[in-house]
Amino acid sequence: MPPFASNVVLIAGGVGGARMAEGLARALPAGALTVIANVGDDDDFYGLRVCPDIDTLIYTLSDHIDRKQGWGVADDTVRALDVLGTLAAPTWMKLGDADFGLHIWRSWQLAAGNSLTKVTQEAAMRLGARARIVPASDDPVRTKLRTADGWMDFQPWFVGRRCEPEVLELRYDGAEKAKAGPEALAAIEAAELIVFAPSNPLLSIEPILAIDGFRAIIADSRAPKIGVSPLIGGKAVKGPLSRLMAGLGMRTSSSGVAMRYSGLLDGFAIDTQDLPEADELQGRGLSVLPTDILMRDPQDAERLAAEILAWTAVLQEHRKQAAS
Ligand code: FO1
Repeated sequence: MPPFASNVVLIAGGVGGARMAEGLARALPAGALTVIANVGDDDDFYGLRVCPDIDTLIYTLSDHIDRKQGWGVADDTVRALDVLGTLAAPTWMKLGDADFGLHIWRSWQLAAGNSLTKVTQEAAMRLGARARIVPASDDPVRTKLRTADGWMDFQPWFVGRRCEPEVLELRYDGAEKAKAGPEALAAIEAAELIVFAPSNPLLSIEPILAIDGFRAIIADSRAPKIGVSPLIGGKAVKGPLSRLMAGLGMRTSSSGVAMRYSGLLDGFAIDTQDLPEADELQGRGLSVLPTDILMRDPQDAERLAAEILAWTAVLQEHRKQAAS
């Protein structure tokens, strides 16, 4: 078992983040993994707080996830949503009946004065998630996208408009004023390894890094920091990343993603298909792990996690030898 196996932090959002979390949770001893979740996708529906990235993590890590969709609860029904439709409420966000239960409970707990950190940890524990899940912040941070139709909230763009309106600009409302979540901070301080999940850097990771002081806290950590590319051959496994990056004038490559984390990473795991990018990444001072980064199922995710852990142990050993 690698030396840092007791305090591993994963910075994550979306389906790619949850898959990596599942792999690490399977590859590490119980209690070793803390996942810091993006809150930039959160929104309110019918007066209820919905936290899609937190919930995708909870459901994935507790085996309740609808694996085909990558989000929501397996075999969920939509009777509540049908009633809402009959009542002429908007129903473009497919909230299932079981999923509604979590949103009702969370909104009730938040209204009673509990923090999002406390509520999330309790939900994860009670629903049986096999890792600690903590929000990046207890304060609201909301990803907004400027399109030809003006500024849009994240879920109306992502789900309501199926990512169709081209994105001209992005901002993370509230991030500058938001404080890093107390458990997120404590986890980074204690981290022996920090992994950046193969999540969308612009929509999942940067809303976290934009939170006041977050980037600096990670940069100051002495733990090895490893990124996993969300792109294979310039294409995202799921979601709108390559179109978004191209539209904002970025290179749609693993190196383009690594550049977003400039100054934060020691190493980057890329797909073997992207081996030609290794030289450029190494030129930027990063160690490179070329491997099969596609997580088709939980076994695949565990295999990738184990490879990353073993590789980081070797990197650490080299670091130590170089310093002595
Ligand atoms: N994604 C969709 O594409 N369509 C939906 O109707 C939808 C509903 C939904 C409800 C709860 C939830 O936790 C997630 C949901 N998602 C849906 C996924 C969600 O929009 C994305 O996973 C993230 O926000 C992007 O990372």
